[in-house]
Amino acid sequence: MGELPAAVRAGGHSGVNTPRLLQIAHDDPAAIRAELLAGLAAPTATISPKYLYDALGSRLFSAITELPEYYPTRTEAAIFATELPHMAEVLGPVATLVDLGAGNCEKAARLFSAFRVQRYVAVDISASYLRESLEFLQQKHPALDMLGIGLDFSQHLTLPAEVGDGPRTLFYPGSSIGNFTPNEALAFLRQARAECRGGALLIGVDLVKPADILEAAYDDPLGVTAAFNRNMLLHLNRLAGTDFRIAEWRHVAFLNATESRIEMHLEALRESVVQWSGGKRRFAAGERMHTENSCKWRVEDFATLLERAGFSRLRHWTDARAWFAVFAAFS
Ligand code: AVJ
Repeated sequence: MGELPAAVRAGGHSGVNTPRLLQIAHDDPAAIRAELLAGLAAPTATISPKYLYDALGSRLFSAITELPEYYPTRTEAAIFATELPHMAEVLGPVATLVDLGAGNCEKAARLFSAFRVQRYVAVDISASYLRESLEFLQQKHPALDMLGIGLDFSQHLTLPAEVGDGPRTLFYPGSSIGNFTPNEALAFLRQARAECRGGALLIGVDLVKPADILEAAYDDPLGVTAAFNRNMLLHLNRLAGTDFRIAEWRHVAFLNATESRIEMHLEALRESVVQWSGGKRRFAAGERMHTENSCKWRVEDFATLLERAGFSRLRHWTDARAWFAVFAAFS
């Protein structure tokens, strides 16, 4: 990815700090289109889960976190609520907190006072999406130094110099690490370790559990996850100029026990041909397009992964059912 930082000052309120915003150039529309069409043309059509998150997709994900069956968000929140003082003791005062995939910045904001954060760096795919969240947060934390960075770190994590010198605590909650296969996760964690600069990582990880619980969390009876998955086709139609008809595709989610992951797919209900300018792809009835992996870890295996990535002094906290874990590790 090209790095063309263009710092923009957000509209200010005098007397308090103002969040700064920085957008690291995203891929241009032609490159995105080429990537998507290559994925569509592959023997098993595959689209990166990052394309689940257009404006509607982000709202649907937010709705998923409210579902009774989707346990990760509230289980992780409960671990933080219970263990925050212990985490603060382990991590010590955090000069710089870097929030990877910050979104509305709510999860990180709950850490500010316990961790005595001085500088908050929110990273998400689009800086413009961070503006509102950061301006809102700045009112509540006028003394906090805030920086919003628009950066797609799904392929590679390199933070810009504006993050500043000195050790950083990288915060990667929500089990977003689950979107990576174990090999990809290892590569990502190695980059994360380098970006810690002697600091630490605080990361949420969804754990292995019975198939019925996992499958209900990714195929809820209300159909919100189905809408979230199927909405990707609307996003593709806009980004790649395809002509998917949503009604012809159904949501499929299942546990792949061999790979220890939930897989989401979109399955063609009948034979169909998807067209775009310059190409087309035929799907047989029942043929699937792979849209997401959500890997589930055992505590011991994730600890080993962190160590292989070069982290040490590992700690972890979990809930009473051991459904989710939060790890702290030093770089
Ligand atoms: C945002 C990647 C953590 O894998 O649980 C939720 C996304 N997909 N329901 C997850 C998701 C279907 C979520 N992550």
